[in-house]
Amino acid sequence: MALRFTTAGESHGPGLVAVLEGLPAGLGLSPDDIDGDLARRQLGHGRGGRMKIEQDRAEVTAGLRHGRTLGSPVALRIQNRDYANWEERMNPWPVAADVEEVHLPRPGHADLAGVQKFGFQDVRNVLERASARETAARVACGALAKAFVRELGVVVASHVLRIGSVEAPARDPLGSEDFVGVDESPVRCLDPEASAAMVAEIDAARKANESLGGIYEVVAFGVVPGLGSHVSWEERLDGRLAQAVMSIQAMKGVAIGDGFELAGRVGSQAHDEIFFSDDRGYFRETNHAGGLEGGMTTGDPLVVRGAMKPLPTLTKPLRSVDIATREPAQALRERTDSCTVPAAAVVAEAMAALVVASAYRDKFGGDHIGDVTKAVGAYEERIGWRR
Ligand code: EPS
Repeated sequence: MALRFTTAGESHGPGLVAVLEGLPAGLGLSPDDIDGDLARRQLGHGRGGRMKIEQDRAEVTAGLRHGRTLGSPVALRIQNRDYANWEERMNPWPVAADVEEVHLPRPGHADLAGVQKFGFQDVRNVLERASARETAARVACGALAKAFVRELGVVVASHVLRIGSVEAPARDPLGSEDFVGVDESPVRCLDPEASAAMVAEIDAARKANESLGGIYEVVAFGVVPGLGSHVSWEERLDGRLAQAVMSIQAMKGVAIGDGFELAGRVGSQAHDEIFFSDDRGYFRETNHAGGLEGGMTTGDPLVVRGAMKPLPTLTKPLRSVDIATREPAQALRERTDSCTVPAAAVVAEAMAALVVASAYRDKFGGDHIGDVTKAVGAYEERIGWRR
C-alpha cells in the first residue's frame, strides 16, 4: 500500500488536522519525533509575530498505541493558538458580530484566482487555506515518514543555499554528518559567513518593507537503488519528488541534482561514471544526477533543490483592485514574515521523506515494520548494495 496523507485546516481557524495512511504496524515513535520537527519549522530569521504566538505540538488521536503504530491511519491535530484572537472572524458557525470582508487580493497569492474559482466575495475564504500555516500538518506527517525510513537506514536533511542575493559558497559533496549543527544557524545555512550575510540581507529587506525568497536543498542519505521506476511516467521518482516539493506554498522552481546547470554542460561533464570494487560494489565518484537516473534511485544521496519566491504579503503593498468596487486599490496589508526559506527547507524535508517512504511501501510492502526491514535487507543483499 502506498503512503497517503491529507491535511485540513485554515490558518486562523481552530486548528490543523492530518491523516497519514499506509505506515506498517509496529513502528516505534515518540512525541519528540513529531514535535521536534514542528519546532524546527517554526525557526528561522525573518519570521513574523505569529511564530511568537504558536508553539506547535501534535496531538495524536488515532493509529498509535503505547508508542507503536497499529497499521491503521494515524490521525493528528495541531492547535492554532492564534484562533483565540480570531474566534469571531474564523468561527466555523454563524456569529452575532458583523465580520468585515476582505476585498483586496494580494498579487502573488491565491487570493484573486481563488475568489473567481469558488465564487466568493470575501478573499479571506481563500487566503486562510492558501496560507503556509498548512505546512505544519505536512511536517507532522513527514516526521512519521522520516521515522519509518530511519528504520531502513535513511536520513533526510536540508540546508539553505541562497537568500535574496546572498549565496552560500559551493561545497564538496555533503555527508549526513555535515548537517548536525545546521539548525543552529539562524537561516539554516552551513556556511557561517554566508549565514551572517543572509541575516543582514533579511534585516535590510524588512526595514525596506520587502520580503525575500531563496533556494534550499534537501538530501536523503541511504536510499536503496531502484526506488521509483522507468516504466511509467507516474512512477518516476524524480517526477513525484518534483510535484511534492513544488506543491509547497511559494515554490517556483525545483531541480534534481545539478538541475538547470546540467543544461549548459557537455555530456562528458554531466554524468556520473560507474565503477565497481569488491569492497564497495557499484559506485560513482560524482553525483550530478542527484541520486536519480531514469526515474529510479541510484543509491547515491537524493538531492532536490527548491526555489522559493519572495512572500507576497507585503507591509508596503503592491497595486491591486478592490473586488467589490473594481476600483484600483492597494493589496491587503497583514502581519507577515519577511523570509521563510529556512522553514520551507524543513517542509521540503517532510515532503521528500513522504515521497521516499511511499516508494519504499510500493516496492517492499509488508504489514509489520519487521517484514519491511527483512524485505529491504534481502533486496540489498541480492543487488550487493553497500551504504
Ligand atoms: C502566512 C502568514 C503569516 C505566517 C503564516 C503564513 O501568518 P499570519 O497571517 O497569522 O501572521 O505566520 O505561517 C504560519 C502561521 C506558520 O505556522 O508557518 C501566509 O500568508 O502564508
